[in-house]
Amino acid sequence: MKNKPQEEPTKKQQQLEDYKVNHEEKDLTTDQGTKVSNTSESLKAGQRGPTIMEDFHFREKMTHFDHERIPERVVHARGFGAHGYFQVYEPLTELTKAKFLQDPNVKTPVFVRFSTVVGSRGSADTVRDVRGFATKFYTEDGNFDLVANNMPVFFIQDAIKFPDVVHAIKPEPDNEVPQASAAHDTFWDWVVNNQESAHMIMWLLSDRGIPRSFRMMEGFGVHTFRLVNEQGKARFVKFHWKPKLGVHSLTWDEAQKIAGKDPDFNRKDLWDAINNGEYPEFELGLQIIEESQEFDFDFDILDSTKIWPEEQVPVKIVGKMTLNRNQDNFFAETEQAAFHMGNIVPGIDFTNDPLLQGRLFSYLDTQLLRLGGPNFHEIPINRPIVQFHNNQRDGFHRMTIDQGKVSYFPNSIRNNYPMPATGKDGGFEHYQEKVDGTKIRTRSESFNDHFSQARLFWNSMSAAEKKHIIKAFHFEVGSVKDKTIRQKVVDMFNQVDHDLAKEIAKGIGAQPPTKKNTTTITATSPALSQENTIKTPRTRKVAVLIDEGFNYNELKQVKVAFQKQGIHLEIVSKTLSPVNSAEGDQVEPQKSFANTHSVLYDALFIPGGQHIDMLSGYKETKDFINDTYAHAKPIGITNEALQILPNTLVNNIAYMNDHTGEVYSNLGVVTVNDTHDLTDFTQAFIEAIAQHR
Ligand code: HDD
Repeated sequence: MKNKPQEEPTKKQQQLEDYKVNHEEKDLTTDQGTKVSNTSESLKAGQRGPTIMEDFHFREKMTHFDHERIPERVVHARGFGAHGYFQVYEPLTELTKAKFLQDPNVKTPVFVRFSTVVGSRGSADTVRDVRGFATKFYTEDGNFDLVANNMPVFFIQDAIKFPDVVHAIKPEPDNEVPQASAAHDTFWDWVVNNQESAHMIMWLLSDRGIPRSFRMMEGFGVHTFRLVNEQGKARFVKFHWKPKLGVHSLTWDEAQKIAGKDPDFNRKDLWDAINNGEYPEFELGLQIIEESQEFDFDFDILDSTKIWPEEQVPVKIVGKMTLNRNQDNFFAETEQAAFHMGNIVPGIDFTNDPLLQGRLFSYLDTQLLRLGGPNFHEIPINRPIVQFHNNQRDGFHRMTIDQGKVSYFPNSIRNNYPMPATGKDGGFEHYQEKVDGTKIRTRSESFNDHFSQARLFWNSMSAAEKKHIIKAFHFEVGSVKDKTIRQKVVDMFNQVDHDLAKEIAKGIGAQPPTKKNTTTITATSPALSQENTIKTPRTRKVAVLIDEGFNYNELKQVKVAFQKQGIHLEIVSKTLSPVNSAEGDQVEPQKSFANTHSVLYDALFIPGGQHIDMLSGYKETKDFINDTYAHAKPIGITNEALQILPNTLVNNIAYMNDHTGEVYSNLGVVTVNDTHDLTDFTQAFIEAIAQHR
């Protein structure tokens, strides 16, 4: 499908237009613009002779190809981006002087890159991992990058440990196994030797580690930043993205199967949603702590392994980001996008969080390598929408043609221009925090509690979420070969929760912990559970199984009702050949059993009709029903199609409602018999779809 933006292009999108090239109906040329007469035969000495050096076209074509790849990101290698804009709901003048947070009428262009962390560029989308959520705001004050994740805490407290944790979680160096997975010895060896990771591990092994969609995840800036207003008053802040579609996840079995059936599941989902005009929306939230309250909490606000519980420090919703345009070219935009924590604008500032401080070094450094030199800010996707002026010059791939003799400051030849601006004139002035201390390589004692918030997270989970976490431990730690490491994991998580540790032990052949955890923390934070999230059927995808003789009228009724709710139907049949309904209407399936699977949908619908005689004979039909049911996703079945259920997992619930014509809905299975008016049925089915599971 073509990229069809329906809204006015933003300033950044307009800027990118200047770099776009359309090759339609154009003659083929060399990079020098010379037309080429043959690009499929090399120049040879005789028809069966050797290729000759003179073949400049061959050499140029081949050399360019040989140099096509750039190093993939050392972490977050696999990602996918989209364009959009951000608008603030009301002026935030009291909090910050950042220009893009002042005027609700201003649409600030953004580019967002979602990613997984551990896998290589070609790895599957649905692996268990942290998701990156990096946003570049192209503001009138220059670029501001909010380089966030879908989890609010991190593995470590000090950036100097980042190479260690990444080495441990990446494939093991002797055989480069496993790909895109934390389920191996080196990672868990690292975990038990770094107990500060306990809280992050709880997040990673929860449903947050396998999001249903990039459109259905939260984003967290993780660190404590500062907001500074025009008067110079500063406050501590944490940034949040809240998805308008709520926070939803896959099940582990789905995630694993999707990784094989459709490794591009998440990127396709984002691409399709934007192309369908269903623009993903995320609200920006701020948690604010006054400077005077810095020490009022039982955690250190500079510690990146801690959240500020939302019930304690409410999230103020201040604006919305809309992603409304797909990229034109993956490499030029997503791959070359260079995020950097140091891309900051007046009104926002850093704190002394030692993880944040280290990140300020790493991002610029990594771009220099990845993008081959100091001019990567000139690559179209990275350019600010305001012109940059300074005395930085030359280097690989310089695009700007700087005019004049002067490239130094101060100077008299050009009256000191380009001239530093005062704070009043928009120059960035670092917040004047008083710093005073001895040079020392230790960690603050206030960073020492590694388990209270991990426990808060555990306490806040629903029964189903807790079950998923335990199962995730069984998979992840069960994949560890070294028994002593497995035992140490049990002992470590006993400090989070005794019952959790006992359950972990059961599944991994370890001894249950002998000592009971003596913690008295019983607090919960309802905001942490996905059960309390927004539930809507919008943009969900439902498979419809049909074969010759299906009831077209029923399909039509469901389709109309679903379209009103923004639910998509995809017709699936044994093959892609057109299928005749009982009424004689023909429908062309979009997918056949050969190229799709139940894990790629949010729900399943089988309309009535005589097609059921054929459908029930296929193994794939039963697989579809059984898998959908096992994954606790809604199944809608009408009339004759009910006959198929006795041979499936659904059999063991009382689904039949043979005489009354009333809708039966239980455990996400919605059925109706003896009626062709599906109004009540569709309503119950839509409600079940909104519930997600
Ligand atoms: Fe990082 C990439 C997020 C800690 C060093 N990081 C990267 C990306 C995201 C994050 C979303 C992908 C950006 C893109 O799409 O291009 N990183 C985080 C978060 C962290 C974090 C939320 C903790 C709060 N990162 C972190 C530390 C270091 C790095 C502690 C090193 C000191 N991160 C990098 C990097 C990457 C990167 C090596 C690899 C590619 C890149 O920067 O552009 O510099």
